Amino acid sequence: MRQHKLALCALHYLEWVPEQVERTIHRYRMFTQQDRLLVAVSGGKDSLSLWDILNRLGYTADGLYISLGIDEGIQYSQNSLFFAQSFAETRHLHLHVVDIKKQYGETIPELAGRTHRGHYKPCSVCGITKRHVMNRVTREHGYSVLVTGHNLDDEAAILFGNTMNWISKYLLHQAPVLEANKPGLVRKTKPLCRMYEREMAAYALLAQIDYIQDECPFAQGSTSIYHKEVLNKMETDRPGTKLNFYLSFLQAKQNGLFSPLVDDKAAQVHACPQCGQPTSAPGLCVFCRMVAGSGNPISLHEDEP
Ligand code: Q46
Ligand code: ZN
Repeated sequence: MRQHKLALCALHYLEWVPEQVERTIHRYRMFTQQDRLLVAVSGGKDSLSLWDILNRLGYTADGLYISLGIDEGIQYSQNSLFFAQSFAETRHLHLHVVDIKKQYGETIPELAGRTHRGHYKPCSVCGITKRHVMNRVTREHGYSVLVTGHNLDDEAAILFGNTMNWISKYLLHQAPVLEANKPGLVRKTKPLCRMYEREMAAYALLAQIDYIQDECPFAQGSTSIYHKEVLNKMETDRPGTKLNFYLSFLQAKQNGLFSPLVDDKAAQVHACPQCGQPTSAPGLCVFCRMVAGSGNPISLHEDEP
């Protein structure tokens, strides 16, 4: 780890990573051993490694896999479900599986086909759907905290994109912990937010975690991947760049840099009459409107809390 000026053997590396994650959990007061955690798993290295680490650290953590129905070509969803289920079975862990097509009638690509006449990639539909399902399952099953596997590279790329465009409302909401500060909203945490993607790949390899190596086909050519490449170049020349970028942002936030910004949506939030989740949209939430009216074009404008 050039940024830490540290090199470890395999044995010590497998101890070092969980120690770092435990420190992050404590530093940001994410949760305690008394919490019931739900880990969102995609079948990829970060989320499966996180689930493995939480169990090694003695936390009570079940998994949630959301089957998106992205199965043309490389059968991404089917393959990633296989890795998530194999991981859970071999370790005797409980995995909730939500199949979007079975539950809501259409796959993500089908839902996206009705969006803006199909001109857009499915990622906005996918993001809304995943946020909705994660929040719903966490609430319905009484978990106290939702845990996601976003690593430092993800967080730095999101921050970079939001900074390039000065999207203040997103900057305001980017944090290792998102509090359940609206009725119906669950607490969300990111215990890998200080871990490099490369470090998590090494952990998965050494811990012998089998995971899906393919990216979602819709991720190709995305702006966030481009931002990751830019940040990787900077990191190669100046080790620690990503960590410094992210931690300086968190420090600036703590120092009140963003406090003049007001969460203007917070005051207008109400419970969706159909699903009960908080929404700032008038009437039904954007998710309920999206899955309703099969065959009709969908227009996505609002940002849900
Ligand atoms: S899964 Fe969904 Fe990602 Fe695929 S469709 Fe886009 S958002 S790229 S994390
Ligand atoms: Zn709703």
